[in-house]
Amino acid sequence: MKLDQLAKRVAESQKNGCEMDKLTISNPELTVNQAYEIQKLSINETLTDDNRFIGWKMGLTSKAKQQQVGVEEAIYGRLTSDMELTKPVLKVGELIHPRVEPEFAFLFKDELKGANITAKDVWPAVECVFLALEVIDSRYKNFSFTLTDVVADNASSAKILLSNQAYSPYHTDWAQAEVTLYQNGEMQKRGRGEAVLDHPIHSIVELVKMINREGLSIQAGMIVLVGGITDAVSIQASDEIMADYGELGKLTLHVIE
Ligand code: OOG
Ligand code: MG
Repeated sequence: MKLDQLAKRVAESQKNGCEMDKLTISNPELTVNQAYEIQKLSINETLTDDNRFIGWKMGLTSKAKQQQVGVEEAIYGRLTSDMELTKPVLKVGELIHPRVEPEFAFLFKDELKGANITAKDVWPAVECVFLALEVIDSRYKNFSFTLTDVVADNASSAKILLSNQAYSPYHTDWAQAEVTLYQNGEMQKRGRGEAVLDHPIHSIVELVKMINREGLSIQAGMIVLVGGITDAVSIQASDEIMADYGELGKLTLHVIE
């Protein structure tokens, strides 16, 4: 089994929006560390001057998300500039079986690294916080995978939408901030920031520790998605998705063919 060959298979599937069998079916001995290597190789292959590496995402940081996909461990993925929606419109034609979930995104002004950082080290490095919707789209059939598979598939990353408004990290208590997700006017999910590891800041701490094992860091200028506050909702063309974050504002996504 060659990791670079598996990375090519994953990259192809991500690029063409075609589903694939779980890598662990033909490679049952694949480890989580090797899956992170596949993730790195497949994403690096897509990087160009126009498609830049812009940050990280944490996934499976809330119980709701872990239960939905049956994987009980936090994971991370890589974000590139192609993933960012510059308008609140999502074309689903190029996706397989997209889902959307409400999140927060942190933008960093300073580098953060190390195995021993705590929340007190994170706050001074944060420039601002955005409301965010993440569109995930597992490349695996039936949105079904093991921990190893989902890591190799870049934690199902597809698209991200950030709020126009940026907030000071000290604007509110992000653990108490509440979000309600509506699909075509119908309430689907509700949760608070504390669903993410008791406080979204802990998601950043975990990420820094995890990437530190590979000698990597959050660099100045990067964004980090902290993980879904609620589980994800399946979406289709003509849907209107609205995340209502109370006094923080609303985020709307129009889904088209
Ligand atoms: C894995 C990605 C998880 C999150 O926020 O928990 C994720 C998946 O659910 O397919 O993005
Ligand atoms: Mg997510």
